Amino acid sequence: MLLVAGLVAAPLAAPSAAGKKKKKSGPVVVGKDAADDWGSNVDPSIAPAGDALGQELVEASMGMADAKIVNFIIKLNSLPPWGGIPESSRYGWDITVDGEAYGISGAFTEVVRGMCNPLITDPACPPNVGDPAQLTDAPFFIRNGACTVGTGGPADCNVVAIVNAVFDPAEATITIPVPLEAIKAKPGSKIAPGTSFYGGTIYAAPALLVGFAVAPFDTMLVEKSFVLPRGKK
Ligand SMILES: [Ca+2]
Ligand SMILES: [Ca+2]
Repeated sequence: MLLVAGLVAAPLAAPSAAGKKKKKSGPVVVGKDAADDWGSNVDPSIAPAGDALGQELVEASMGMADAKIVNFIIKLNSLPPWGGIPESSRYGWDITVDGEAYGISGAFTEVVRGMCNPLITDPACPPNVGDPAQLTDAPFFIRNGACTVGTGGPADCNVVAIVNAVFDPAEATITIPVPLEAIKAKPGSKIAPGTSFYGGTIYAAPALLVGFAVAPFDTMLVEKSFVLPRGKK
């Protein structure tokens, strides 16, 4: 009888252990986009060019890098073999954190953007955008204030952090590590999709043409919010 009880108990114990493991999963997908719609805002037949530029958005996901950093992961249909073309493509992801709007945008390199530009410079020109060396290493600007859609002028658009992303050509992903401190997020905070000035939540567009709606680009709608996990670090 004892032996039988042991045999019955064993299969019962297994599922709960597996369940615990599942919770520790990686990034969650928060948005998807067609793999052939880059440039369709201008001309649907030019979509293949979006692949070569690394601007064909296909998926977005989010996950914790560690207890203090949340990763924003943009997946493209493809990236150039070395990651990106300097100064060519810019990526943006608009969010709200517990209702407060933030914009994340950057590129493989952003040397031009490190120069005087009142839209991205806090508080005004001359620039105060951190270490110039950072601008050649996949910099992404995290901004808060009136640089986001639906708010006032650019005067209150503040850079709260510049982080260095990772372009992975093999996976065709761009991983942007955002410190929770920079976006005033804490365990339990809700990171919801915002609206970019291209429409959608995420955009991939020619860097030098940002702001011109006639340029070909791609946008992706994020439909899910990401709630920062509670629990022990
Ligand atoms: Ca797309
Ligand atoms: Ca799209």
